Amino acid sequence: MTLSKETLISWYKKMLHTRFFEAQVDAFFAKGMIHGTTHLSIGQEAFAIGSTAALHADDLITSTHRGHGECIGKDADLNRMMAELMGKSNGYCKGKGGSMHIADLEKGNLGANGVVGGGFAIAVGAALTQQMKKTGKVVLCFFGDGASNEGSFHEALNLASIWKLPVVFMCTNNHYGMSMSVARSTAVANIADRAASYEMPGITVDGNDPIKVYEATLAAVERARSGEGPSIVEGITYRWLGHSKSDANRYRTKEEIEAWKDRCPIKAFEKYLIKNNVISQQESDEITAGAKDDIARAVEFAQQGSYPGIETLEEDVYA
Ligand SMILES: Cc1ncc(C[n+]2csc(CCOP(=O)(O)OP(=O)(O)O)c2C)c(N)n1
Repeated sequence: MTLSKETLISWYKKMLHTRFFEAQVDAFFAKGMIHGTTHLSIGQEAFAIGSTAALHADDLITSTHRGHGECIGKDADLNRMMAELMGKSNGYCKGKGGSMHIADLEKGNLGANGVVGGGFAIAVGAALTQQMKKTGKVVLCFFGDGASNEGSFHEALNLASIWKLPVVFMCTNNHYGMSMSVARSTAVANIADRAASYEMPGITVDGNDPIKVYEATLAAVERARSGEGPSIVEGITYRWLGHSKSDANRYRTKEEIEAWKDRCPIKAFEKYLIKNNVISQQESDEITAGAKDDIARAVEFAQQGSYPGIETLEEDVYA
């Protein structure tokens, strides 16, 4: 598959944006400048960016509690993302949602979701809408290995299969659901093996390689778009940091974490781009510096925003 230089560079930039956005968020949490909690996806960038690259601009996604990369993959505005995490009224949810509630309907992002497995029914419903209205749009439904043990996963896959809905189930397999390893919690070796129960294709790929992720997702997206129905695409990857801000990390070894850090998806992709003469080391350094600047601008934008006033407490809240 030939991918243009521009395409590959745009992926590299989005992976860097995700990494630097989250590193900044982590630093702000440490300083007490962001409240609540957040779930960082450092180490998982290739799966989020490679997969969303297979979509058209008006296709749809549902995201998870660890969804910053998926938002960035779907072209979210970094400024509004940062403002949202900092609780400012110029953020995506006017500062009232935080990390787990970023949605961007204009860009086709139906929303991150703090409920594990909460995206399945939304994605299937959205896919049914696309089928009934014949829009030709496809939905990518992101979820974790842990979420595949939720009842909603099985209901959604069954319905999507019998109705041949244009949805692709995207499993970010980072090996753990909080402190529970996938090996201890899950009866099958790969989450994609579960596709067989629902008569759909299931493929497991190296989730740290954006090109492999892109190719697998594109095949599944094309299948969905042509009316042949859903698939599972599973990416094997790893989250470097704790589950959330309150994770003491006692369930895995330092050696395991270090071994995955050695497989950094961003470093590996940089190496690939330089080796294949897509960019030089100098260009890579410039792209990296540019991505850092973009995050600095997002911080500036967020800092200029105001906190929502108490009089807005009941606005935009549905019950
Ligand atoms: C319905 C529900 N059950 C439990 C939780 C608490 N919880 C938050 S994240 C998480 C683990 C999810 O693991 P996985 O789906 O593998 O995603 P990951 O965190 O690895 O990205 C749990 C149990 C929740 N938010 N919602």
